[in-house]
Amino acid sequence: MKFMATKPPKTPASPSTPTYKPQKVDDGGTVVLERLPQKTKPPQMYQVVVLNDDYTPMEFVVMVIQEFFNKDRETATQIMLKIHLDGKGVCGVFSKDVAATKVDQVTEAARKHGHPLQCLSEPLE
Ligand code: TYC
Repeated sequence: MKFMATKPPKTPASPSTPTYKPQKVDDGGTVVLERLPQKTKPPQMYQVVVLNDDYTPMEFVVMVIQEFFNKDRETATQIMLKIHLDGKGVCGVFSKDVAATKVDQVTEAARKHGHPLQCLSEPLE
């Protein structure tokens, strides 16, 4: 024998569902719905920054930026040169977890090849 639910399951309101103030009815019987501000904030984003040093070869930095930040060779070269000239440069902007993973991947690749390249993530805004 099959049993059927009598009511559909309750779906929790999604974070993007707008909320409204309790309804007011004016004298003419018109219902006015006033939208409340969104309660959910967008997630904090993090920029992954690579630092310059005197020892890591330019070619290695270009390769790292291509590989871990999905940049084409030309863009990776421009970012590497910016880091070389300014001391640091942003390679990408990610959620907290993804940014931490990028930092680990870059640091691990650099250590594996014996380079002192440094990479960090910092919150945006
Ligand atoms: N300054 C390095 C050199 O002249 C090149 C370099 C660029 C190193 C960017 C690190 O993040 C870096 N070999």
